[in-house]
Amino acid sequence: MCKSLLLVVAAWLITNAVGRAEEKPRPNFLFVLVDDQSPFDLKVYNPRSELQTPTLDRMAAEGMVFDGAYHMGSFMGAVCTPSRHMIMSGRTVWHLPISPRAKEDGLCPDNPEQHTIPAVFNRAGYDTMRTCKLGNSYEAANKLFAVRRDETKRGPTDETGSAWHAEQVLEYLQNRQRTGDKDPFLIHFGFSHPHDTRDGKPELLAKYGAVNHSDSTTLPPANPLAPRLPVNYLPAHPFPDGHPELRDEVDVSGVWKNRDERTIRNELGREFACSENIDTQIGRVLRQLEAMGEIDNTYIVYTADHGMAIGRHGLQGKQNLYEHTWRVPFIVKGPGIKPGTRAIGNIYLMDLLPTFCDLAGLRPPDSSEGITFKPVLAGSKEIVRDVMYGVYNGGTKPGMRCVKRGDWKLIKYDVLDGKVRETQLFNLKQNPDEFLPEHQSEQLATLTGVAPESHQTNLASDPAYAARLAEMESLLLDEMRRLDDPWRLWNQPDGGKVIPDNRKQSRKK
Ligand SMILES: [Ca+2]
Ligand SMILES: [Ca+2]
Repeated sequence: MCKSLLLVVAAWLITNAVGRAEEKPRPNFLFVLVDDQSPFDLKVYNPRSELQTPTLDRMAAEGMVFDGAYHMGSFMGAVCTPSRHMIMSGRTVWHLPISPRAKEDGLCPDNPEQHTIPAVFNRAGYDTMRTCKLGNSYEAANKLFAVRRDETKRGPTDETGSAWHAEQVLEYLQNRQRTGDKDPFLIHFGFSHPHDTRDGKPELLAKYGAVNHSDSTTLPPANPLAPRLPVNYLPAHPFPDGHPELRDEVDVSGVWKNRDERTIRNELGREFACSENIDTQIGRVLRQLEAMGEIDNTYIVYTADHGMAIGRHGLQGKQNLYEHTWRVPFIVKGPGIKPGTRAIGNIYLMDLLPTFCDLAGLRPPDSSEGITFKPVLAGSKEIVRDVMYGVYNGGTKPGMRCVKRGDWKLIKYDVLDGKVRETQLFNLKQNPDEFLPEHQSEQLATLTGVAPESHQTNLASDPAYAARLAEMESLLLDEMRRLDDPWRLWNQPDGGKVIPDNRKQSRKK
């Protein structure tokens, strides 16, 4: 009798334990998206950087840093807009509802917003919340977040700057705590900075030796506390990059067309002041999650919609395909991720949707073209794809393209009606800063404190790399075909043409 009672009790305990395991709470997501930040601003990517980000450093120490995270590119000057469409929809750059000819050519499903991050997670019973800047984004998706607190906040105070975005998230979390809401959440914690105008808080500007410079007729003061020039700084890009009078290259307040040392160091100081403030604001939200006991079941992702030049290669904006701009910072912390790890990943921002789905045990929508990088987070895979493709053609056509495989990267420029046809081939392992022949100058080495070695240059015209160049050219064409890129470059079949017919054929297959 006693024995059978014990058996019954044991069976009950086992059943209940299994039941509990099945009811393991689904993970939360805190997705932090900053506006315009080069990975090389951050110490985790560039030990030489003066920018202090204790919160991100800690996230990196407790989580995983990605060295190969990219946005796929843009067909318009406002690079933010396609980037944010890709994040929300998991779709490739030529398959977005706003991509040129995508709708006419049947390259985008109807009602694509119904297959975006907020739509998918709402349907799965998640509580979704969003704060971010307004504009240059994916409005049809943004408005699907159950709670939405969007404003553009680029001022120098807590009320007008990044603290405002943090306040929205803190209030949301405090309300969750008050009401005892146990549903899993997905929070899109976006910032309006460090996008220009980079009006920093006074104490942080002082720390980084910068001023909110607004007079285009003078230069900002020289200040030894200002960040050093970037190692790949140039006073001008070696050739026109094909988007005449582009706002970000000629009309950003504080920089305009200037590329002198004082202007660039001051603007970097402003970028750093804004970025440290963002770091502080993220820290406040993480402490709140910790206090609520929710941090251990929350995936926290930190990234930017794209990188930024600010003096690197003589450029100012986000409309180029050098690593400082094509790549994005990407740090993830969460359950099951081994602390202090790094991976290349070869991920795009569009992989976020399928990855969030994978981590939450959801099936990604059929319209998602991204690849889950959960295996990378779990440490069982180093990369999710071999070849990376990038485009900028918001200016003259066909524009810029790039492709990367392993250590090798090709960038091509076919702009200004054929007046500029340039090819760059880099070995990123040997030349991670993509030094050009123009960087091989004593005068520049004195300015930046770094003298590139002779092999750290554009290798495209070096006969020793002719086979490698041909291989990369062929890879680029393959990627352009695969991704329905509507253009061809001068040295490709059908060079310089739009080829919508090819796209229709490839779609019908
Ligand atoms: Ca942006
Ligand atoms: Ca709820």
